[in-house]
Amino acid sequence: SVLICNVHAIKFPPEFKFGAATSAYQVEGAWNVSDKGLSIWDKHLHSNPDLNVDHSNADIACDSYRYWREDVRIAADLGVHFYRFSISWPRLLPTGTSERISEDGKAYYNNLINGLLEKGIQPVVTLYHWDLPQRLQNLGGWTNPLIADWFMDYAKVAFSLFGDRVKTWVTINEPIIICDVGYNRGAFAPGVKDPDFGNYICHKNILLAHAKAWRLYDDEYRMKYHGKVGITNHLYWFEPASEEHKDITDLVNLYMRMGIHAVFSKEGGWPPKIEKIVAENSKKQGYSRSRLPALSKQETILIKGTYDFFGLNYYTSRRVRKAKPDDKFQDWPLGESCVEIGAILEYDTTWKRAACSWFWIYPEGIRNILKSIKESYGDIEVLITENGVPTRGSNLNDYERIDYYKKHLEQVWLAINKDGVNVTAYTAWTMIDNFEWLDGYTAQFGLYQVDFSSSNRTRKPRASAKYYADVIRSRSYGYYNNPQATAEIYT
Ligand code: GBH
Repeated sequence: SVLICNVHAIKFPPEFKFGAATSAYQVEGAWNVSDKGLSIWDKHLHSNPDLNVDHSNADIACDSYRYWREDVRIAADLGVHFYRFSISWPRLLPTGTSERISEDGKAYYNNLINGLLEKGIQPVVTLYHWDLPQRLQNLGGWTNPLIADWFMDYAKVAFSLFGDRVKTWVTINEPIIICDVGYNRGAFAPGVKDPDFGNYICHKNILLAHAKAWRLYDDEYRMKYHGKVGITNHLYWFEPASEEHKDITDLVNLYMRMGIHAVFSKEGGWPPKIEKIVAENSKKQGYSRSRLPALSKQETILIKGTYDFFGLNYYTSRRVRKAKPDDKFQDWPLGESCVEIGAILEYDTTWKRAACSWFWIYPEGIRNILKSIKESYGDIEVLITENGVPTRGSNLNDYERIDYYKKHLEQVWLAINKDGVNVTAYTAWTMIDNFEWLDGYTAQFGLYQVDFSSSNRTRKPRASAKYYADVIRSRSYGYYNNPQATAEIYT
């Protein structure tokens, strides 16, 4: 429409794909409909109703289980090339294990996939976006090594039911958050608080689960379905607070990428520097062996190279400095420190803060990360699987969201065109307002507003939805530096 007349110079490549994303627990609701099994998030928030700021949960959320046709219509109205959603493991496999497939679960995802394809929208499907079957958690969840096989069995069900139509699979969304926030700090489900071991044991099992699922696809489905399987990683861009903090910044970076290193680096395994630090710290604490479980030669080989693309979720950045003796450590990454490395994570005073406590806006961060992915792991395909910003108050005139998208898309464009990074897709988080974990319904990320007080969860496009539709149609982010001009175009 109006905006893009003088911007032919900044077009994204013709094959570049734009999409929008959600996840099962955050939108579906219908937590106990039909034979769906309980997930760790159902359990976590039912047992701790005061955990998140508005004492809410996602029992109903956007009720996408009932209103998925609305979601398909919205995706079509936006003109996205793909819609990234996740399968709820306990909805498809009520017991978590694969001896019984839910007919209703299967029908739900078939409807959604077919509905999208009828509109020419590709489904991009995440197998695990944090809603583990509670039964498996009772058996240790991501700390039980058997989970790698349980996950592979689940993946097999999903690949065989939907692989004829789903060509892009994300195995696991953000291992670092699952492990660090779920098993270290215990703020997220399953609420295990074991800062010494939780993150590491979970990490190892996640990597094995991912690798087995990727290899299964590679062996049994690739020839038939010609799809791609990757893993999605959450990354902060880290900057040294000053020159003297450069080394520690590199370490924090490596620490956040320890799982990524195992999959994407040439040598595989844990980053040696991180292995060394954890081993030394463990010894000082009196442990008889490192708290970081070793990856055997066999495991290292099993995990290494198990990707067809790198999925990147980028939101925000941090400045890193060495901790001083009197610094208080909070758990990382939420509390803004990294205990194992002895680093404090801060922000630049020039960065603007968004509606979540952890969120400072730094668009150059996404370009820097994209460049660093290429530098570290070579010329691999990168799909940006999430990027977006929260606003507070359910305002339809979300010009600050347009500004965020515009500035980040510009940096993505630069990464492609100036740095030669092989980025092939961009995904807006999120398509519709949904349940934002511990922020409940108080922080909205949606291109569409959802009225959570209406029984049919009415969805309405925000200004940013119109902007994003224009971006997709024109394959260009346009010039929106002037909020007044933006308002005139999108009101
Ligand atoms: C992504 O995680 C998720 O994939 C997605 O589901 C989520 O909705 C989106 O980001 C926006 O948050 O302060 O204790 O509430 C990004 C990583 C993990 C960063 C949770 C912020 C806040 C935890 N996020 N963390 S808390």
